[in-house]
Amino acid sequence: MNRKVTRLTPAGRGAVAVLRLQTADSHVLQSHFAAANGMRLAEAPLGRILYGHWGPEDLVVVRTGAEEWEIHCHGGQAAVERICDDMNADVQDAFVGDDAPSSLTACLLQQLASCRTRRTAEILLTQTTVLPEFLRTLGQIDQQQTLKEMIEAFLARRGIAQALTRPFRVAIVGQPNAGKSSLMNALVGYDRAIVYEQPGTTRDLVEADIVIDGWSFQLVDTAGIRRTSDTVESSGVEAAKASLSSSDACLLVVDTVAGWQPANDDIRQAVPAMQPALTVWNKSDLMEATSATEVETSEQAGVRISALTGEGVEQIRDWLAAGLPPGIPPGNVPLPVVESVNECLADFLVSKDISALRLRLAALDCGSTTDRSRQQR
Ligand SMILES: Nc1nc2c(ncn2[C@@H]2O[C@H](COP(=O)(O)OP(=O)(O)O)[C@@H](O)[C@H]2O)c(=O)[nH]1
Ligand SMILES: [Mg+2]
Repeated sequence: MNRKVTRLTPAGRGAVAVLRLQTADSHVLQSHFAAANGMRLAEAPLGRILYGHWGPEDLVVVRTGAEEWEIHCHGGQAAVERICDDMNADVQDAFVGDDAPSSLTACLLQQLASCRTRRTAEILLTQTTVLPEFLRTLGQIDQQQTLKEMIEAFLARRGIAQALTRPFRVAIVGQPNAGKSSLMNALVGYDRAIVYEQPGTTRDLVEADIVIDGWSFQLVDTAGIRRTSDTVESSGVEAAKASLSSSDACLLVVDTVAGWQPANDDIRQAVPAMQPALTVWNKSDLMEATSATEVETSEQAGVRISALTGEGVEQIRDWLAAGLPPGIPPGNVPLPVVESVNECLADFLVSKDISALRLRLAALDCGSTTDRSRQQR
């Protein structure tokens, strides 16, 4: 007799399909699946998410029970059929019809595509088990105050959730010729921005992504901020100001040879109040050793670097890594990474309506997918 596999995500919807297999014999899976970390399925602890390969296909296998497994694979029909054929299994759908809710797990896995680093992808992957479990727990709580506190604590982690799929934006600002584009190139490791001796060369924003300590940062090189009558350049200056307003941090590059100019005070004023800003004294290679002391003791303390030789650039990486990424809570803490979940919980904080919350949580799949498929057993 053929095995039964339950498809938990609606067929033909979503980039990811979630299949549930119940078997006491992990060999059925093991003969086709190779975990990237080499772990044997028979040894996989409950809830362990194993990324690996099924022939040419990348997928994830999760042990969801002593005799129960979930396979998260490409959502197309061909991938699902191939996996089921390999296991000599028939697929049955947990959902039929158009009103089937989309799978929370599938939604989380789709978001994986937006994770730019392995570190952030691993954190998001853990949420495929932690978040549904948290929502199930919420669905069982009767006390309004407890629910309120748990939901508030959950939603307060929005900053962390955002950082998983979106890079931190870092504006590189300063007067023309200070070495902003050179610094961008030094941080990126290749020539992304145009470096030119004549001031005012970078007229549009140039962006480049770098990874520091497992987190993704988007550097934005701007035109020098200065008063100008050149209309093309002044639009670049506007863009630089706009870029500051949408940045998470900024690097204010100063030409050490020219020293701190009054115009730098204008730039400082354009930096939003709460935004972390680092003054970068560039062109240290042109300075005599004695004048370094002057820089370090000046009012505008910062780091001393040479974008040309690379000296001191590491301090900027350290500053970014120390200041922007959020403190990551332990892996079992649920994070507000799915907008529909956040909306549903935020609505409860306003309405305080427990039965409405339960209905919506049920419609949000996770719990309901599991419940409905369990009812079918
Ligand atoms: N000696 C020296 N020259 C630099 C350094 N950084 C930039 N420059 C030069 O300064 C000029 C302006 O640099 P650029 O990066 O285009 O400045 P931007 O206008 O602020 O983007 C170019 O000729 C660069 O080669 C540095 O650290 N040392
Ligand atoms: Mg430039």
